[in-house]
Amino acid sequence: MRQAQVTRNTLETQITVEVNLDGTGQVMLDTGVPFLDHMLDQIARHGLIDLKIKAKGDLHIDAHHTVEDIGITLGQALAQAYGNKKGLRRYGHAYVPLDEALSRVVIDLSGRPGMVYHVEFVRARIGDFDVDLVHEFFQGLVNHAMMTLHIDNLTGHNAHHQAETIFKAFGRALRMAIEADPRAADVIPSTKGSL
Ligand SMILES: [Mn+2]
Repeated sequence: MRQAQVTRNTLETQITVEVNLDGTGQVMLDTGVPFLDHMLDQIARHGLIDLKIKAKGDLHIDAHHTVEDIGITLGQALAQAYGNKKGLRRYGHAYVPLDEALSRVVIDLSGRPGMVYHVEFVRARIGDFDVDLVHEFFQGLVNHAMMTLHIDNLTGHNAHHQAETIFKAFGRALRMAIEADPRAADVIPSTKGSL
């Protein structure tokens, strides 16, 4: 069963994440940050993973701690759920458009945290959501999922569309990377023998 549940409590946030990598895209999201819920829904739907996230954060300050810590906790849950990565494809990539916007996301479940992020949002805010938090979310996730992640927003004139293509492409790329490779069922996909 490729499932995990992680609870992470600090003075700033209290977060529980449940993930099922072999799900169907079902979600129960209650983060207190509606735009983030909308984006997490994209990861689940396009990643075909079930995702339950409950977060209580210091939103009276702003959404920064909550969004970053959800990234961290989701990263921990993903790492636990995919385990030693035996039999997985390891690499995943996706291009996703939404009208005028287009993003490319490439994942390597390398065991090493690293992110290359080329995104210039056309606006600083989507509603009251600070677009800088997209970077904070993925940096937190990458650090704890121990993956290499390249995110490129290639074009877009609407910040909501830009963000949505990034999260959808991340879901699609993740789906590919965590998918079982039937030709290599008992193989850890590295010449090192571990990832
Ligand atoms: Mn939308």
